[in-house]
Amino acid sequence: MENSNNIYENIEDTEDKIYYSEDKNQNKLDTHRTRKPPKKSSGSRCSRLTAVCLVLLCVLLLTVIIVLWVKFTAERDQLKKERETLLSEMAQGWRYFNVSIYYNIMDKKSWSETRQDCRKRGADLVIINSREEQEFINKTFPDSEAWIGLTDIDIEGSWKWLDGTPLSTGFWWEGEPNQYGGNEDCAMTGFKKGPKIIGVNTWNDCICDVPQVGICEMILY
Ligand SMILES: [Ca+2]
Ligand SMILES: [Ca+2]
Repeated sequence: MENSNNIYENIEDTEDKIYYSEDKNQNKLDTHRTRKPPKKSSGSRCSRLTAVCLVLLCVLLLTVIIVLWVKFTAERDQLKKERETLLSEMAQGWRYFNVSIYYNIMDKKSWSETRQDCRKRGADLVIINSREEQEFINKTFPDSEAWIGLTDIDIEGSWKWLDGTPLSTGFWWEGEPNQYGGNEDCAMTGFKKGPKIIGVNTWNDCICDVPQVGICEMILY
């Protein structure tokens, strides 16, 4: 009988322990739940992401604007400088046509010396690429024969411009080039057999050492 009572007491103790343990675990769980930070909503996260993206976009746009502004300013300053140079050169006797300016060297010198004078001015003897350019030369510098940047000094009869390009269209006076005397290797423009230039064909081949004025060309672009 005494054993039976002990058994009942043990069962009651065990039940109490189980209940106590469950309460304890529940308390831990509750405590844990109360300490856990509140869940953030997906809407809040999305707003923050949008804000970050907007800031990055603004920074990117600002950078692009700054780069474009610096580039624009540099190009504007360069154009201003070129314009001032052009105006200054024109004031000193240069004439403008298409993308070049031209200058008439008035000292009479050999073809090579005249070329050197052009190069000292940042130019070279003129290269004539079109009928319009030849007409401009005839009209602008009508008073005298003048050296141009054309020679056949390397191979007789093979005329080349100073930039190495072979002559395709020439504006030779009738009967020229005639290699008169056997050593006419430099070309001049403005050749005429009367008081005025008639027509566009005014070139003549001449001895390179004969003193002549010359026409320089400075290509601007
Ligand atoms: Ca010749
Ligand atoms: Ca000739």
